[in-house]
Amino acid sequence: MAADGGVRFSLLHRTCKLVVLLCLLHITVTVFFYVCSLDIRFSFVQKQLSKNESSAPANRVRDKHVTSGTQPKVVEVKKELVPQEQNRDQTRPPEELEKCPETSPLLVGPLRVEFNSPVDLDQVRQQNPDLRLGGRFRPRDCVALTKVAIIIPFRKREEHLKFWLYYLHPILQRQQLDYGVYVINQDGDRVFNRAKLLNVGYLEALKEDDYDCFVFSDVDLIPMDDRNTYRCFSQPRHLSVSMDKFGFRLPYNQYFGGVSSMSKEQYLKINGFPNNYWGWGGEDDDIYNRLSSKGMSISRPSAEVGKCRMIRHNRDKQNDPNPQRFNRIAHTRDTMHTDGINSLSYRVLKTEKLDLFTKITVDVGKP
Ligand SMILES: [Mn+2]
Repeated sequence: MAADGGVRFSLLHRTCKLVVLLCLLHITVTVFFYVCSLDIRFSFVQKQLSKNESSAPANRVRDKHVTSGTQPKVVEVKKELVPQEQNRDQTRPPEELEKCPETSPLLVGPLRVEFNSPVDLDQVRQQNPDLRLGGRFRPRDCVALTKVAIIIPFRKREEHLKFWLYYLHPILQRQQLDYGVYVINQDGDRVFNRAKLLNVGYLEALKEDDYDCFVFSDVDLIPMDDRNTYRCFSQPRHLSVSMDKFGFRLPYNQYFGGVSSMSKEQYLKINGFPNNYWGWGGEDDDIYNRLSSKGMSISRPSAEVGKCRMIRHNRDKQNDPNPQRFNRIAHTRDTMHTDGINSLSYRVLKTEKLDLFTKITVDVGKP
């Protein structure tokens, strides 16, 4: 009986010991994980702070001056920078930023371009939150090398324009351009005049800002490589050099149609573009003649970089081939000094600053 009680007691004793040990273990583990979580929380806060700093380009220059100091000191400085980042746009004058590099580091090269599914403009707006009213943009973290006005002659090609906006806005932003998009809409149903609309675009864009470079683009041409920069060069540039429509080759050496760019200086040297090419064709060859008569040559990207796709379409109404075009092209040198930007007359009917572009509706008259 006594031996039985002793066994019972020692069993109870052992159980108690075990319970106490388990409790101790539990406390130890709890304390250990609590300390660990504190550590994780602290480093998370630190990471967040340094993330804020690296995503805020405005802080980059200031950070250069923070050369010494221990870890906690740096954290303190970063904390102080966070509220500044919020009103960076107001407080930081653009001249404090560095110039953008000659070649943008954001370029990705060849792009997939297709026109199978229609474009939703609301989606394009959401995808380009940095655009300002009228289709304006300038890079956040550097000062663009030039200010480019993109001029699109237009009439009743809404679907093409949607594709253009969808593809071009992201490309132009990756190219780190300071740019604005001007769609020059010919009013009415009379015969179309592409070159005159381009002249109108040149003048109207300059009323908005001091652009030094002009890109003249058809609404249905989309570059297939973002290294094809929509800017100006030391010679007038032909950008749409290998179109799918022509089997990714130039149709002929003097071809200057589709997409081209000219600095203000180059444009003025040739008195702008002709105003009297009504209907399809010839005006691009006239522009080529103007350039070569002033001793300029054509600069082009490589066939690889200059690849582009044209949206398939039927010929527009009131844009039949112009039968006078061959005769006019033959006399460019005689007419160019009296027909051009110095003889341009038109009437602006409406200017609309939309989210993705500026639309200027004009009466360009008739032949
Ligand atoms: Mn076309």
